[in-house]
Order: sequence, then C-alpha cells, then structure tokens
Amino acid sequence: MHTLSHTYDFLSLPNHVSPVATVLLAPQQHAAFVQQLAENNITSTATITADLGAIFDRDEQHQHYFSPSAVPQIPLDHFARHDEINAYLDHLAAAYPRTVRVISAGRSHEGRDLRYVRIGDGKHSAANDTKRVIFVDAGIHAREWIAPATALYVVHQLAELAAQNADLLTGTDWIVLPCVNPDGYEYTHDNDRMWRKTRRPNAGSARCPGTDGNRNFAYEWGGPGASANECQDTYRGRAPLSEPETLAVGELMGALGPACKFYLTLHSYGNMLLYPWGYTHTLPDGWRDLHDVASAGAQAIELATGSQYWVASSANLYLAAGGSDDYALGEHGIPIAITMELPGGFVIPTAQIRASVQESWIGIRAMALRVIEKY
Ligand code: 0X9
Ligand code: ZN
Repeated sequence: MHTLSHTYDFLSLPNHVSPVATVLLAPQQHAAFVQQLAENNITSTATITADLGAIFDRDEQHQHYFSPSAVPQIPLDHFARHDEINAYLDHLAAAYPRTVRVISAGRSHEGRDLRYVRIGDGKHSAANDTKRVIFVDAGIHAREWIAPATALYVVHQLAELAAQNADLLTGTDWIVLPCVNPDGYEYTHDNDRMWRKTRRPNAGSARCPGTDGNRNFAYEWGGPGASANECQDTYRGRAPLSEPETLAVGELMGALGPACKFYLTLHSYGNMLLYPWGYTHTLPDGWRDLHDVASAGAQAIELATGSQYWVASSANLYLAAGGSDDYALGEHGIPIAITMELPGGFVIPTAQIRASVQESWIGIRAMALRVIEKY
C-alpha cells in the first residue's frame, strides 16, 4: 500500500483506527489501479464511492449563486471565501461591541489578515483577570473546508445566541481563529481543491511550495511522520514555526498564557477526537483528563444524532510530530488540547454544511462544558 501511495493520491492510508484506505483516481487510472491491487494481493471491497468531478461541478454552481447581503449572515449554504469569513467577524464585532472583539493575529505569507475574535459575556469585573480562555482554530489544512465553516458556527453561537450559551461564557472568554491558512484555503477554491499545505515557496525547490502547518509546530519538531521533503504533503518546514501562519498561532498561545485551558483545533475528516501525543505512543501525564473531555464530546454527539466518534491519542491514528495539539500541551502547558476530525470528506455537498456544523457544535459545547467544570 505504501508503495502504491507513491504513484497514486491516497487521501488516507490504513491505520490502527481504521483499515480503510481512500484514494483519489482519475477515471483513466481506475483499471490499472485495480490490477495493481490484485497483483499486490490487496483485497478491495469498495470501489468507486464518489464521483468528485460531479460534486465539484454541482458545488461550483451553488458557490456562484451566492451574493453578499447587506447584513452579513453566517454562511451555511456555501463555503465562505476568506474575505467573507473576515467580513462576518467584522460584522459581529460591530453588531456586538460589548462582547465581541476582532483582532489580527498577523498576516499570512500572501498578506491575508489572520483575523480572530475574542468573545466574552461583556461583564467587566476584577474576576475578569482570572477568566479562563478557550482557544479554537481551524483551517490549518487548506482542503478541509468544513473546519472553517464549523469555527464560524462556533462564533455564531457564542456571539449571536449568547443568551442560550451563557453557561459557556460566564467566566470564560473564547478565542476563535477560523482560518489559520488562508493562502492555502483560497488556493483550494481557485486552483487545486486537494491542496493541504501553506503556500510560501521553498528555497531550492521551486516546483514544491508550501509547508504542512500541522508538522511545523515547535514541539518535537521533525520527529516521526513529518517529512523533510518539500514535495511531500507532510513537509515539516525549514525550522520550527518557520511559517507566518503557525508562528501567529504560537504567539497567540504564548500571549494567552496559563489562562488558556482548552485548545481545540478543527480538521477533517474521520469522526475522531484525538489528543496528544502525536509524536510518540507514550501518553502524557494528564491523558485521563484529555480522554474524559474528548469522551464527553463523543457521547453528546452520539446521543444527539447517533454519529460515532473515535476517542484516542493521535498516535493511534499514526505518528505525526509537530502538530499544534502537541505544541499546545507540550510547550504551553494548555491542559486540554484536542484535534477534532470532523465528519464527511474534504469535499462535502453544500447542502450538508448546516447539519454538519450543528452536529459538531453539540460535541464542542459538551467538551467546553466539561473543561469549565474541571478548570
Ligand atoms: O495528520 C494530521 O495533521 C491530522 N489529520 S489530517 O487528516 N486532518 O491531516 C491529525 C493530527 C493529529 N495530531 C498530531 N499528530 N499531533
Ligand atoms: Zn487536517
């Protein structure tokens, strides 16, 4: 399988959690691929599960029907471009000045504003100094479109439906950075839907730009599962936090300091709640708390919709060093650091966005409540 993965575009390989592989094939590759599977004694039960071309075409049309309205609303019937994401954050800060502040974490390589919101309950008191902080980010990986959409839904709930989320906002500030890698995200809209990395060119490797943001963080950087080859999708970058986008996340974590109790990073896909470590099979000291918080999320979702999530340490999926979750716990001591692999695939029909983000919110809410109970 790993030999085949040099020739074909594998979106996922079998691992400890799931024996299923997903591969992206052009129609003309299909016959040769099936033959090679047989030659390698690999049994395949499922064959074609999706005609991505058809989904792309259909969603192209949906994307074009969108026209910005005067009062920006949470986009739930299309995937927002980066401009629209930032405009929505600005709108909320203007509409809810007491509770929502919009702040820039820096700029991407191509100069896009890494905008985030800080959402609180608007109560000013000495107790504010001891407020805990929950930090949610999304979109480190460009093609995982449902992740920024989910982060925006978190923002929508906390800012626009604050009364029904008072339990999440009393004594807690939320920081939400919905698109960590806007250059990559925009590139997946305009050029290559399956792009994963950032977009900064790599010196000496003109044909292979970009770094895997989730291999670039400064904790056990360059360990297992992180490639030194610029042309790989898991390229670790030239140094820890070498990219402006990952540096911005790292600096934000540093600025939040010990108040930050929960870091949640949204990815897709696979219905998994993963916790450190990703760089080693050894579990961190606080793994029971990590497992407990993640399990609260999984249980809430299963109860609400029946969807099942795997709860495990990242290493059970595969070893991958330099992830933002390992960095949050290992370098900044954020006690609960979780990667949520959202449902679906990289390509999700726009008609499914609403149900998807609503379901994920149930899990995010439950995890946050558990953190608030504990810390
Ligand atoms: O490989 C990744 O970066 C994540 N999966 S994804 O399919 N979204 O690319 C999983 C990261 C888990 N955390 C660490 N390995 N630290
Ligand atoms: Zn990802």
